[in-house]
Amino acid sequence: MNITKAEFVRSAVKKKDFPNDTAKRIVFAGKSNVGKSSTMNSLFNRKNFARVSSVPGKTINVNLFKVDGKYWFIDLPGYGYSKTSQAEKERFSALIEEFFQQDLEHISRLYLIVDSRHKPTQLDKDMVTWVRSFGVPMTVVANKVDKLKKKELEENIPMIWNELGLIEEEDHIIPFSADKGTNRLELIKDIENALGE
Ligand SMILES: Nc1nc2c(ncn2[C@@H]2O[C@H](COP(=O)(O)OP(=O)(O)O)[C@@H](O)[C@H]2O)c(=O)[nH]1
Ligand SMILES: [Mg+2]
Repeated sequence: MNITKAEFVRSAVKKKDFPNDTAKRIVFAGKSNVGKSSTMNSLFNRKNFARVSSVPGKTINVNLFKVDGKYWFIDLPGYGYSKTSQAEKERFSALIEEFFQQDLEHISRLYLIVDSRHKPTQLDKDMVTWVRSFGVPMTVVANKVDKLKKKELEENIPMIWNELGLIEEEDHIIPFSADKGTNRLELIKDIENALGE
């Protein structure tokens, strides 16, 4: 897969904007400001492409990218931004639920981006529960490891594993830095595996 061959297709704000073909989907989810767009930029080897947002959580839309002309890479809206209104939270939940319902059979894997410096939040745990309930395979990407000392990293990865209730045979965590490109190739391999490449 040529992951650097990526194009932005559109921003979906309602069900009818979601992809309606059978192309395999790779989905990125995570708390607002965790580095979801930066992670996608790093994978695509582009700067300011999957838009690094200065106002976290401002937009509730699903950004659709086409990679190598044949796969959807899907950027779900970030959750957990403190200034989000109740109405926006409800719109978020409704949109995500519609997305999963419509697209479920074509989703090859979901990448849950978390901040390697911090304990996962309740919303991260809810996301894991939710993803599991849909039966979607998941990889956790622990981003911003460039901010951690070696010892902190050694402590935080098992901490994140336990907090999220990950399962030995099913899950794994990739320590990652979108800034430094740490484990970029490992993440690409994981995605290629998921796509059966
Ligand atoms: N140090 C560090 N900062 C990062 C990393 N990834 C993202 N950031 C920063 O985190 C902030 C949010 O990034 P963004 O990609 O917009 O997050 P999103 O809201 O999840 O899409 C920005 O200031 C980024 O520069 C990383 O790997 N290391
Ligand atoms: Mg973003």
